[in-house]
Amino acid sequence: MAKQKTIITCAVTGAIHTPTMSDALPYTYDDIAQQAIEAAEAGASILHMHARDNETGAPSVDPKDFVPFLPRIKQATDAVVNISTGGSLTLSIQDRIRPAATFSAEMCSMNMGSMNFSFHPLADRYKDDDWKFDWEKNYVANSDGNIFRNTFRDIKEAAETLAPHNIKFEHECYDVGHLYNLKFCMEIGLFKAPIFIQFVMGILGGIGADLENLVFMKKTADKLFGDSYRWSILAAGAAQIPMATSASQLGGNVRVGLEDSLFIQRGKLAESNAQQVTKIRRIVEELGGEVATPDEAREILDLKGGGRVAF
Ligand code: KMH
Ligand code: ZN
Repeated sequence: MAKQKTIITCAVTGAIHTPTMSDALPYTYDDIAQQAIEAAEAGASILHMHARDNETGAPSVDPKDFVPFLPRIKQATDAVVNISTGGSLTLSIQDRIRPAATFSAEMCSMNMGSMNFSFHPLADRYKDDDWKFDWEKNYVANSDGNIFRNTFRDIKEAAETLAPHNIKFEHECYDVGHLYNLKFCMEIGLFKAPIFIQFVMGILGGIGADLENLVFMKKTADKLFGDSYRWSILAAGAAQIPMATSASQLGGNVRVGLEDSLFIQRGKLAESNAQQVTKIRRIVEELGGEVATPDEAREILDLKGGGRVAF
């Protein structure tokens, strides 16, 4: 069987990192649009999008903060736009799914379990005077109290609200148990095969980012879903590119982007999202793989098409 092409997703800004942590992290409407477009030009066929407040860079799930960049991305690229339903981690599922429903995206994230989700150790790296904006320090330091809530009831509500939009889900699984949650949700009819699973590794609160865990996640998914799933990996922090490289050799797809890691290599900040996309693309191609175009990604993942969105 021909080797499947590798889909590169780029997660452009997210809700973990804050403007103080890297000058490259885009948070204005213009910077988010420009970096997303450049990431697509570099080879990302899917753009996983969060919004931020244009002035302060605080994570936002207000649809008005998506309006200034979604149409620009659509006009400038053919990339699949995937809208986050993780949003800001402590908000209700109703608030978090509003952007994906409002814009009837081709794809959106679907987080498959509740968990501690913390990045509070990052706060220790900065002195009080370092923070660019007032909200940042508490946002980061207080994440040790975060429960990222994705109960079965929340998942059901998100799945049922979004079902009329024919959106393909990026099922974010942060640990092996989340794969079992996904299996259960399929058994009760919430999600239909073929599914797309994002193995999320290295978040404090989830499974660690190492090769043994990746193999364990993949073996478990093989056992539960057979050949009715596609998968990708996202590893947080400096493990991003090494784990993506390993996943690409195991037949997986890859996600990079400043949402998940600010680094281009251990200890060195990335200059942009496109720089990370360029790097993983080069690695995939040098190792004999091929990168999927947006239309190939649409075919592999059975998406509804870029013409059927509401932006
Ligand atoms: N930043 C990822 C670890 C979402 O947007 O739904 C989690 C994420 C969640 O991407
Ligand atoms: Zn996200």
